[in-house]
Amino acid sequence: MIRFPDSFLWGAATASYQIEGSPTADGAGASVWHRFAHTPGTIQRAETGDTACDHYRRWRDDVAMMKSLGFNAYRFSTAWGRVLPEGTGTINEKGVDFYRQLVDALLENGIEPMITLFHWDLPAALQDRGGWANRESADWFTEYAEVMFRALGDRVKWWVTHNEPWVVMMLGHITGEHAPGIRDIGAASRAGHHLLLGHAQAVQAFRAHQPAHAQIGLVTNLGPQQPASDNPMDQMAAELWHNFINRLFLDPVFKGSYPQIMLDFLGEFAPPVQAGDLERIQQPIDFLGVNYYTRNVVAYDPDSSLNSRSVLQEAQHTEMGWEVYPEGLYQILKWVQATYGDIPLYITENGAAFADQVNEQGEIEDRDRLEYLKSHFSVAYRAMQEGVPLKGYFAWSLMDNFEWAFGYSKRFGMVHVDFATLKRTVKASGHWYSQVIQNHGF
Ligand code: IFM
Repeated sequence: MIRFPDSFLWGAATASYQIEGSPTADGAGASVWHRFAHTPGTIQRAETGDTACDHYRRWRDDVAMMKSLGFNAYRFSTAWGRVLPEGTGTINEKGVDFYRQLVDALLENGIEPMITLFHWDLPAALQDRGGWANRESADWFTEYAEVMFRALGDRVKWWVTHNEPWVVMMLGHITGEHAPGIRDIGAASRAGHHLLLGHAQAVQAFRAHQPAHAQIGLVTNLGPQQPASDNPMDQMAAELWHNFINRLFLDPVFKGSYPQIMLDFLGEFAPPVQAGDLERIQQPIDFLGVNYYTRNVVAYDPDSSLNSRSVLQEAQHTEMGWEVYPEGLYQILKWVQATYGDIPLYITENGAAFADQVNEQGEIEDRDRLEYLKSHFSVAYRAMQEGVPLKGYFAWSLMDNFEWAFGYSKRFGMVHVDFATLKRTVKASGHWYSQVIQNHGF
């Protein structure tokens, strides 16, 4: 029997552009994702977030659905451009009101909101001013964060600055697969540094305004980067990936320095650190959010980028092509604790895309996802038994949604969404999860 503490937060996570739809309604300013998705050749089947799950109009039903599933928490992001259409300056009260109503409804239903301020939908107007590659972005973000703290700080206890800054840097600014579609290592490195600076300034602003019981943290995507063999070249390649994915953002936050191996690797493209930046970035945070999906087994390969390639394992893989490797969650939780100390942790995303189908009875028997969740809960529990301060779990995702460059082709939800009718149907995994919450375990 696995029994989690009664105080454990249980819920699911979503992000504004992935579920809301109506991206420019009620005075909202378009985001880089709105612009990117409307650029031909960027998204599978040319899909966009114009409708997504229509959560912007169906949020009341979605809150009721979460309540019926027994969630005591829900992690979602606020769209910067709904609140500040130009990214800075004039506040759009209708945008703020949307989130105010959502938060109130959640609280009325006993669901604690965890707000992520930046989950990738930067206002397009700010991209026109250079986006995250411009150092001023740290101030723009702080202004937006302060608006949100003022609007909702009296009732929201958990705040996250950024979701997965590594992905913004890598897919948004190196490979260009994500908005804003840039392919420039220099811009990527600047963006990464300014994301950290913005994070730190927002934390400082939070400390100045917030009630003592409220907490703020950062969410990063982490996963073991393991060498394909004990060949020193494979070991070196894995070490570089480990530093790139797991340490590049966390070392500055917890240790006040960038990993030397990354500075050496980036050379002339090293982050543009100015006097005082690293001290500021090392601002204490209250918790760390860990997004875990898979591991990466790495082999040296001089013909590939970062001199390495991923080695496919004989194992189950999800529709994303990601290996199902629960042990990696245990390893990464233990690694975070061993490396950065006893910072309270939340699993802020974890889940799997599978090709779910509605059967003749109108049910979705997503056995693979259910097993995925179960195996990950088991290792998370083991880590907790060994002293890892894990405080909550948010499945990715509440419902099937817009999976960025993959459009609607990858289904991560515990709730199925029929994108023709927008009908929601709880999958077998969602029913099972609800039982786990009710029983505090399984
Ligand atoms: O859908 C994304 C989410 O926006 C960020 N983390 C990973 C998920 C699955 O790819």
